[in-house]
Amino acid sequence: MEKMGDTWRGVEKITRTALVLEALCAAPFEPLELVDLKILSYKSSLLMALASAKCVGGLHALSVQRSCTQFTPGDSKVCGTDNVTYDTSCELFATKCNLEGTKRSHRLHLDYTGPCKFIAPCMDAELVQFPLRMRDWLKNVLLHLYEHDSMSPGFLILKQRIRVRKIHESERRLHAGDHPIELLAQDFEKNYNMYIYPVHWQFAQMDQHPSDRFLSHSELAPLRVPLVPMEHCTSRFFQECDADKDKQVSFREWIHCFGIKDEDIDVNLLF
Ligand SMILES: [Ca+2]
Repeated sequence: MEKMGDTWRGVEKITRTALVLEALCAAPFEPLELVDLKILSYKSSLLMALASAKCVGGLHALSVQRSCTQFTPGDSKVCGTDNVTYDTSCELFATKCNLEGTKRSHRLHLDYTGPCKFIAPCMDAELVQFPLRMRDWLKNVLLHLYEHDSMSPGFLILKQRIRVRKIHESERRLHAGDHPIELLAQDFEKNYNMYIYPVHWQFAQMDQHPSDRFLSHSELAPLRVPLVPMEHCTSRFFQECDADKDKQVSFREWIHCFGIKDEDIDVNLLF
């Protein structure tokens, strides 16, 4: 959960172009005559992208890795959707920018953090269980933020607090834990109302670049990327959420993916 929080803070950072420019003027880029060609090409690609306003989605996605905005060397390998391991997410997005306009560029996204590895195929029976766990997890993330917020305010806005307080104060709620699937399914039936806001909340957190009620691949990245290596059904789940296969997950598609009923879809809950 801490990791997810960091990711979101990172997303805010990338919107500050000044930060990127500042980082480009510091180590490992300068002095240029001493750096190797690879580092120099990262810098050129990024400057080109910034100057031409191309690759905006890619630049947004760069923020998935904080190390990338800071350009520090380290163990930050990532796996692309082309199943190639890149040394850093910067290298992946620089590659994507360089291929701009080609099919390969279009298909290349950050798949997950860490070097590429074998990810077992997700079976139908497992896929059914995925939203149950994810829904429970979303609710727990919010409860966790609520508890932090009670100690030091700033994690939630007032409207969010009011919503989460209702869940927190309920005596019937299922407390965080490693619960069997049957119990999660039972709780969803019994405490269905508690899951409506967390599902809306997660959508609103991601739908910001732009805020158009559709989630693009790069908008989903902050949630997807850390999950893929831990939950092997992540990719298949998000692919199947996109029911009409337009490469975006619409608000309605997202809500349906989590078993929330049509009558409970509420755009006023997107905060
Ligand atoms: Ca969007």
